[in-house]
Amino acid sequence: MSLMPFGDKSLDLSLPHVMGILNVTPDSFSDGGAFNSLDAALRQSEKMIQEGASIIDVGGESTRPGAAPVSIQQELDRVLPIVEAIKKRFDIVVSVDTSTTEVIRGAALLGMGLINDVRALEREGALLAAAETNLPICLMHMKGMPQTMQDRPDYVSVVDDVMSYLMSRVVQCELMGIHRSRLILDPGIGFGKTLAHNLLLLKHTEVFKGMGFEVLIGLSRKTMIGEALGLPVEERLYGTMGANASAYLKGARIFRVHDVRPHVEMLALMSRIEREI
Ligand code: 8Y7
Repeated sequence: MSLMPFGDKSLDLSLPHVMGILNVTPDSFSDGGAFNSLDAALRQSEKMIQEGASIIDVGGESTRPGAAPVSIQQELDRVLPIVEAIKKRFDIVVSVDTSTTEVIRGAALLGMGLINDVRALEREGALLAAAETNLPICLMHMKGMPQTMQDRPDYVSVVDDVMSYLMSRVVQCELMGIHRSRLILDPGIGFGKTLAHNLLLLKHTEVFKGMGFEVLIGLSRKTMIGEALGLPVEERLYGTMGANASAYLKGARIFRVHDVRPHVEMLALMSRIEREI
């Protein structure tokens, strides 16, 4: 057992967990923004919970390459009612994909269990707001900004560069009084990375785990899968599952995905086989 508290619930991170993606932006690239109303968001959450998701990741700011920024008020209006409604109806960990201080504070009051920040708490005031919630935080690596991050990303050594960045953010968290045991690391697949960078990070996922942190991987239907296989977004499930299976074997324990049931079943077998004595 390796219990980690996520607000009012704990998850055993010796086992794999699926984080189901719930996009609440009008322009979410792979679901066409279909879950934009509260009712649709609740139905999608219920489906993902029935399929075995341990976490629902609510995101109100599209971070896809080239996406337009949203205002704080827009993000609050999109995210908070959904966090509140999910926590009222279901016994599930809700994570919020946000970099915004006001959203961190507001969602924490409504029962958020995990802060998922693709900017690793770099925005003004975010470290302090996160520290005050006492919640776990997923620190993700991104090179550049969403608008421009895919213009010729370049590294000396991608694995070392991502690791040093994440360790510098761990130190900043610790200086704010956030204990390391509250931190989850994510190399940020697709965030300012070429296919080769993404493949190297996946090959070396164990180095992040080796630093003593739990690892979260988000690669569901991403461009890297499309580039590796030459497939459009709606045909990327099998490739996504292969890459996630590989990450599981290298120590990742939380998988951020659109397709919950296939991953729950795949990971159940991967984990059974690893634990068989
Ligand atoms: C990730 C993520 C996205 C990821 C974490 C997409 C919000 C882009 N990707 N959060 N968010 N890790 N932690 O294609 O890889 O889903 S948005």
